[in-house]
Amino acid sequence: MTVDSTAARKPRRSSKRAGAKKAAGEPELVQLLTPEGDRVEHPDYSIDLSPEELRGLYRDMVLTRRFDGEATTLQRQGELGLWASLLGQEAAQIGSGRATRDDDYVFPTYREHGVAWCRGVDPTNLLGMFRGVNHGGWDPNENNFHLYTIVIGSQALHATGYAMGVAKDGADSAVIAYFGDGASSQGDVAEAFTFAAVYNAPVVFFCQNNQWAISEPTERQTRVPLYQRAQGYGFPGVRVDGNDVLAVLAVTKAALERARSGEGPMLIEAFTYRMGAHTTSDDPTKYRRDEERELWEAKDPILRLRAHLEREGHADEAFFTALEEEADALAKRVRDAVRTMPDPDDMAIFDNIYADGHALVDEERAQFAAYQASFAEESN
Ligand SMILES: Cc1ncc(C[n+]2csc(CCOP(=O)(O)OP(=O)(O)O)c2C)c(N)n1
Ligand SMILES: [Mg+2]
Repeated sequence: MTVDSTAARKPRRSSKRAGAKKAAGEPELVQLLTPEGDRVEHPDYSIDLSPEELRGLYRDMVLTRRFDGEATTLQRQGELGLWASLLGQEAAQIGSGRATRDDDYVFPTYREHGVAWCRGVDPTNLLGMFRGVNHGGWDPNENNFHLYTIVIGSQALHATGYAMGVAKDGADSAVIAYFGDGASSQGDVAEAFTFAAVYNAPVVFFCQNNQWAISEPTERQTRVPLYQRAQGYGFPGVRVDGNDVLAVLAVTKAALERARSGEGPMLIEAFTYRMGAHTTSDDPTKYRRDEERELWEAKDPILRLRAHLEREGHADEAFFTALEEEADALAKRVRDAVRTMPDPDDMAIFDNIYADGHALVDEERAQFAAYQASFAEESN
């Protein structure tokens, strides 16, 4: 699941290191691919990918966007109860997901469909919970990809605890915790930062700042750029262009490598934008202006890599056509899988609560069974 031939150098400890893009009054931002698709250099992070690897990242992003769009449509058709789209965040997720090694461990929120793809989780498995037929849908230990977490910020603590365990085991792997700009206001995230710093835990905090927490803009979460918060806890923070898959890959690889080599946590703020609604239950036209979205459409993560591939002659028309066909096939597979998902056993809701059972759960199970049985009696 890793793209190997990156030459990401270790960041220096000071959070001021990523200074190349700093204009007066502007926060620092690591960028290796401009919105127009031009390669640029950065003093602290570099990357050298083959045309095949670049096409691979492009393919990941296109297939992820297609899968995500199909899930949104399935929700509109009544096949899913809810969907949280990642539209616009493909580079942040594919870049960071491809930076992880098989033995690293990932703690996602509920929107990390691109990271799941990189970890090898079958996209159809992501949909069961959103259809309401299971509580997860995949075995976290199979791909070292934890179940989706809806309780905002809680996974930052789980990740930190896990990372402390990894360090105690003396294992050579790292942990990455995903969360959003809104989650950065949660106590759980602050506590996770403190524990990670003090215990020097091998964890990377990956914040996708998509500018919104449902209808709350980032200005209501913080007075400083989020990456600068790390400094107060005693570990480095960096802001990366979250719509630049190359920069995200290089920065995340460096942060994971740093964690693996015992240098402790790091905060990455991937500066991006949620182009869609928060979820299918949300209507962003109620709280944000179309002009804002249009501004970000010009920074689309997929279009900029396509522009680069075409300009450098790294991909021809046949590649793009074949990829379109592959995306169509994936979309069909997803549709078929969702429509044929079996309904769960009603009583399964009581399973897996306690490892060894519990009297209260037993009581509730019996009550619910009696309630269900009452319908059978009524219809007789
Ligand atoms: C502890 C907790 N509080 C509130 C919510 C309701 N809630 C769901 S998503 C969300 C916003 C999260 O925003 P952000 O962290 O920026 O992530 P994004 O959805 O933008 O990816 C909130 C408040 C929740 N799920 N959990
Ligand atoms: Mg957000």
